[in-house]
Amino acid sequence: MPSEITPREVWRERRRFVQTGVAALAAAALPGPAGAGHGGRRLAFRPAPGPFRTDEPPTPFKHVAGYNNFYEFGTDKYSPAERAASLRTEPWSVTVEGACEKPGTYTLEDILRPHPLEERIYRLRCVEGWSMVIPWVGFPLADLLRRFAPTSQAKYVEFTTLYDPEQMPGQRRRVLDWPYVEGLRMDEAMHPLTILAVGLYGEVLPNQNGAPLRLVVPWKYGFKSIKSIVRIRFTERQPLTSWMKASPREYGFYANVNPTVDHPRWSQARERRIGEFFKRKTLMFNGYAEQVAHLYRGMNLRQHF
Ligand SMILES: Nc1nc2c(c(=O)[nH]1)N[C@H]1C(S)=C(S)[C@@H](COP(=O)(O)O)O[C@H]1N2
Ligand SMILES: [Mo]
Repeated sequence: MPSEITPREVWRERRRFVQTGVAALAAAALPGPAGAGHGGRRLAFRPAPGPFRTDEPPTPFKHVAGYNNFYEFGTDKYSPAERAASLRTEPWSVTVEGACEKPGTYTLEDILRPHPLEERIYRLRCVEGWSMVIPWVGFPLADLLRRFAPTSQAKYVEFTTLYDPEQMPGQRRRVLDWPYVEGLRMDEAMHPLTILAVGLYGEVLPNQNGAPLRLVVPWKYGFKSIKSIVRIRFTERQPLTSWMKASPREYGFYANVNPTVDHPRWSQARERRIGEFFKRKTLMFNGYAEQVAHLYRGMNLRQHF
C-alpha cells in the first residue's frame, strides 16, 4: 500500500495542502506517488483512514473492478467493466431538489470542494448472495446533505442515476424502468456509516463502479448503493425505487441485509465472498448491527424488508 512506500514526512506534508476531495480528483491525472497501482487514475494523496474499518482482507482489485452489477451497461457481471468506458464523467453535475433551502445544480467540484476524503473499508453484500470487501475513498453523505439545509418536510432522500442511452447502452433495453432510482430514510442517509464514494483502492472510481459519485450504504444489500448519481431530492414520502417498481415482492425499500428474511426465490442465510470457495454466514445488518440496529427498533423487519 502507498502509505508503506511513501516516507512519512512526505506523506504528512502532502496531506497538509491537499486535503479535500476536489483537490484529490483535480490532480488525479498527474503522475503521483500516491496511487495503489492498478492502472487507473491515481488520487493525488492517500486519504486518511476513516472509522468503521473492517480488518477482513480487501477483495482483490480485479474482482472489485471486474465483477460488477451496473445494469446500465448490461445485466451480466462482466459487461460493466467491458463497456463502461463510454460513460463521460467530466463535466458532471448533480441537481438538488425538493424539501431543502438550497436547491440547485452543483458541479462535481462544488460538491467535493469542502469534503476531506477518507478511506472506508466496507463489506458489500449483493442480494444475489455474493459479497466483497472494498476499500472505498469517500466522505460522509451527511456532511453534504447538511449543506443543502433540508427542511422539516425532508423525511427521505431520493437518488437518481444518469439517463443517457448513448453513454449507457444497457438503457436501450427496458430491463428496469430507467433511470435507476434509490432512496433512504433521512436518518439512514445521515448515519455516519453512509458515504458517497469517489474512489477505491486509492484510485479514482472506475466507471463500472459508479463514477464519478456513488452511494455506499454498507448494512444494506448492494442494490441500494446507487451509482453515477445526477440528482438528489429531499421528499416527504418514501421514494419509489427502481427495484421496488420492478418486483415489489422481492425488493423492499429498506433492503437491510438480514440472514433471517429470505428472498422469495432463495435463502439469504449465507453468502460467497468473491475469491473464496466456501460460503460464510451472512451477518445481521451485514455485520454493522452495533452501529445501525437502533434505527429500526420497534419495526417488523419481515414486513419492512
Ligand atoms: N445505477 C445503478 N446502480 C447500481 C446498480 C445498477 O445496476 N445501476 N447495481 C447495484 C447492485 S445490485 C450492486 S450489488 C452494486 C454493485 O456495486 P459494485 O459493482 O461497485 O460492486 O451496485 C448497485 N448500484
Ligand atoms: Mo446487488
